[in-house]
Amino acid sequence: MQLDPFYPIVDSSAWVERLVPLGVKLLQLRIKDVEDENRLRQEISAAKTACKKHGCQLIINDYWRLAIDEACNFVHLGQEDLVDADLTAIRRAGLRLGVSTHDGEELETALSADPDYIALGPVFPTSSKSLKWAPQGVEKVSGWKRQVGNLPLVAIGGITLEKAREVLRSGADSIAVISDVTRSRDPEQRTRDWIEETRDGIAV
Ligand code: 3NM
Repeated sequence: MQLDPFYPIVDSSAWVERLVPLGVKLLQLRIKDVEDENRLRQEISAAKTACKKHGCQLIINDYWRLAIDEACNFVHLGQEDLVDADLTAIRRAGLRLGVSTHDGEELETALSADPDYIALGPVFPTSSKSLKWAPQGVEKVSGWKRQVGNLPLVAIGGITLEKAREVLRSGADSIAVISDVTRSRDPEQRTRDWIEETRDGIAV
C-alpha cells in the first residue's frame, strides 16, 4: 500500500471540508473532547462524504467502532487504544490500520498488530500533543524505516513545510501535520504549498 506523502490531521469535519477540495489525498480526522456520540457520528459521516467527493483517503483516529458503523475503511490507533481495540472486528470489517509508535517496545507492539502503516513521533518538538518522549530527530526516522522495510512509515511531530524534504529524504513515506497547516495564517495556501512540495513523494 502506498500513502500520499502529505497527511494533514484535523479535528473537525469543517476542517475536512475546507482542505479536501484543495487536493489533499490522505487525511486524518482526530476529534478530541467530544463526548456526544451522535455528534461524533455526524462529524465522521460529514468527513466521509467530503473525502469521498474529492477522492481523499479518510483515516479515523481512535473511534474504531464508529468508523466500522459509518463504513469507513481506515483507522489510526495509539498504543493505549490498540490494547483495547478488537483487531479481529476491525479486520473483519475490512478496515486498514495505522499505529503510533515512539520507541522500540511500542514498535514491536505495533508490528504485532500487522498494521498498514507505522507512525513515528515526535520527530521535532511539538506543542500539539503532550508526550513523554523527547524529539526523535530525522536519524530515528531513517532507523525506523530500515526496521519496517516496505511497511509505510509516517513521520509526525513538529514538521513544517520547510523540513518536509529532509524528513522524506530520511525515509518517511508520509508526513502527518497538524499545526503547520491548521495554525498557519493561510491554511488553504499552506495546504497548496504542501501538495506542491510533496507531489513527487521525495521532494528534491
Ligand atoms: N502525535 P504538529 S506528535 C498527534 O508523536 C501527534 O505520536 C504525535 O502535531 C506522536 O504537526 C502529534 O502540530 C502532534 O506537531 C503533531
